[in-house]
Amino acid sequence: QRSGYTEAETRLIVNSPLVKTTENGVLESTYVYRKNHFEQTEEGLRVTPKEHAYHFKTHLKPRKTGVLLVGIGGNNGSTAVGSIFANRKNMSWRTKDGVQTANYFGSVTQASTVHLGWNGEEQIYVPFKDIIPILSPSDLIIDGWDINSANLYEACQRARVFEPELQDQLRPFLEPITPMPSIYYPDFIAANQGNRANNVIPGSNKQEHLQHIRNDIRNFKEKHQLDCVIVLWTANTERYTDVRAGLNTTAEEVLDSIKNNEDEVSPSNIFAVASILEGAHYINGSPQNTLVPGIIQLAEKHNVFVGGDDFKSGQTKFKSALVDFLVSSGLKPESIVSYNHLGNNDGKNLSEARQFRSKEISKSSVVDDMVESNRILYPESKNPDHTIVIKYVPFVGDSKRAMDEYICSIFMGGKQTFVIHNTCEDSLLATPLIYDLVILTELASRISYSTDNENYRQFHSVLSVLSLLLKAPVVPSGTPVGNAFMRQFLTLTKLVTVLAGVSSDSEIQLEFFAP
Ligand code: NAI
Ligand code: DG6
Repeated sequence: QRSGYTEAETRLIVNSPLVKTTENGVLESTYVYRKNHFEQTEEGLRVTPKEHAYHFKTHLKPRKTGVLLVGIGGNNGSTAVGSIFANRKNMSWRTKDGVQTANYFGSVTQASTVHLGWNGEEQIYVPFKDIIPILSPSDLIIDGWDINSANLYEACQRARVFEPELQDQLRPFLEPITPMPSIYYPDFIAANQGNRANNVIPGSNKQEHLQHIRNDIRNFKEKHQLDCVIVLWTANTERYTDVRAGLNTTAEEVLDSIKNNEDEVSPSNIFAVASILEGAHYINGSPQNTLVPGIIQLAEKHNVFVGGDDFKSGQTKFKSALVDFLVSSGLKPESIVSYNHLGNNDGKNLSEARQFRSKEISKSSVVDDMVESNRILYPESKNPDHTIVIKYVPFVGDSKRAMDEYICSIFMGGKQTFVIHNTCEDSLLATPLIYDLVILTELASRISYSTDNENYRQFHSVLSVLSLLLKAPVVPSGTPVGNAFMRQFLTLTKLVTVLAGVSSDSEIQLEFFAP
C-alpha cells in the first residue's frame, strides 16, 4: 500500500523536557491535565479550573500478540483472517472497476491521521500508527472457535464478501485453517442457527466447558510463544442473560454459577471467564450483556482488560456523528427511524425476537449522551422517538442496506428532515474495527500511569478508551458513557499524543485569530 508520507515525515523526534526514553525502551512522559471542578451553589455554578500532573510510562516494543476469535468461521471472522493474508502478501485482484490492492481502510489505527498543529505554512497531520509504536494487523497471529466446522476458505466462499479472484489467491492460506470446536447452548442464539452447529464441544457440563476453553487459550499461547492474547467475540448475537444477585453480580457468584451448571450462564460468559482466568483480555463485539458485574469484578481481580459492546460500524457510527452535529448546532432531533435489511447469517440470527432485542438495545442507546448534553433542546431529558427495524433478506447477502430518517425541530417551529441511504458490505466495515480493538488493547497493556510519579498502575480493567469502536460502550462503574463520535476520536487520539509528549491545544487554533 503506497503511503503519501515519507519515512522522515512519520518519524517524530520530540523536543521536550517532559519526555524521555529509558535504556530499556520505556517512553516516560508527563502531561498537565487541565480539568474543571464544579460546585453548584445557590448563587451559581462555581467552576474551579485545576491542573493535575499525570506521568505515563509506555513500553515502546509491541508485544507478540495472538487473537482468538469466537465465531472465526462467520463473515467477520473469515474476512478478518483473509484480509490479513491479503495484506501480508500484498495481494491484488481484478474487479469490474479495475485492479484492487489489499489495504486497511476503515481502521482508525492504520488509516487515520492526527492533527498535531500548524507549522506556519501548512497543517501538520501524522498517521495515528506513527505516534506511538503499535502493532499492524499483519503482525497478529489469529485462530479461533466456531460451532460450524467449515474451513476458512469455505467460510469465505459462504460469506460472499471477497471477489472470487481474491478468494482463489487466499485459498492456500485459508483452506488449512479449521475452527476449534466451540460451546453451543441453543437457548442463547436463534433456533435457525441449529443446522450450523456441527463443531461442538461435547457434553453439557459448563465447568468442563470452561476448562476446555481455558486449555485452548493456554495451548495457543504456548504454541506461538505469545506475550499477549486477546479473545474477541464475533460470534452470533446472543439473547440477554438475567443479571441478579446469586447468579452473576460478583466474581464468586459467576464462578459458582458455572460450577452449578446454571441455565443462565451463556457461551459468551464462559469465554469471558476462561479468558480472564488465563490472563487474556476479552472484547465483546456483539450486543449481548456478557460483561455482567461479576465478570467485570473478576477481570479487575486478575488485572485483565475487558471491552464491549457491539462494533459501531455503519449506521450507528454515522448516527453518533450526525446527532452530535445536529445537537451541537442547536437543532433538535425529534424522531429517528433506522431501518436495515441484510441477508447474511447475522441477519438470519437477528430475525428472532430475543436476539433482535439485544441489537435493538445497543443501536438505540447511542444518542443518550447527546440528549443529556443539552437541556435547552431537551428540558426533560426525554430522548427523541427512536425506532430500530432489522429485516432479513437473503438475496442481498452481506451487502447491508441501512435507511434512516431524522426529523428535527428547527427555528420557529420549522421541521428539517434528512433521509440517508447506506449500502455496504457489513463485514468490510466491521473487520477493521476488530483489528483496532485488538491493537489498542495491546497498546493499553504496555501503558502505566501515576499521579505522584511513584505508584504506577494500569488503566481500569474496563477499557473505555475503546468506546469509539463500540455502539454501547461498557465503562467503569460510576463514569459516564460517551457516544459522540468526534469526542471519542479526540479522547483516543489525544491520549496517544499525550503518551508521546506531543499533545497540543491546537484544536482551538488561537494562532489564526489571536496571533
Ligand atoms: P456470522 O453469523 O456470519 O458469524 C458468526 C459466527 O459465529 C458463525 O460462523 C457461527 O457459526 C458462529 N457461532 C455462533 N455461536 C457460536 C459460539 N457459541 N461459539 C463459536 N462460534 C459461534 O455473523 P457476522 O456477520 O460475522 O457478525 C458477527 C457478530 O458481530 C454478530 O453478533 C453481529 O451482530 C456482530 N456485529 C457485526 C457487525 C458488522 O458490521 N458486520 C457490526 C456490529 C456487530
Ligand atoms: C443489522 O443492523 C445487523 C447488525 O448486526 C448491524 O449490521 C451491525 O450491528 C452494524 O450496525 P451499525 O448500526 O453499526 O451499522
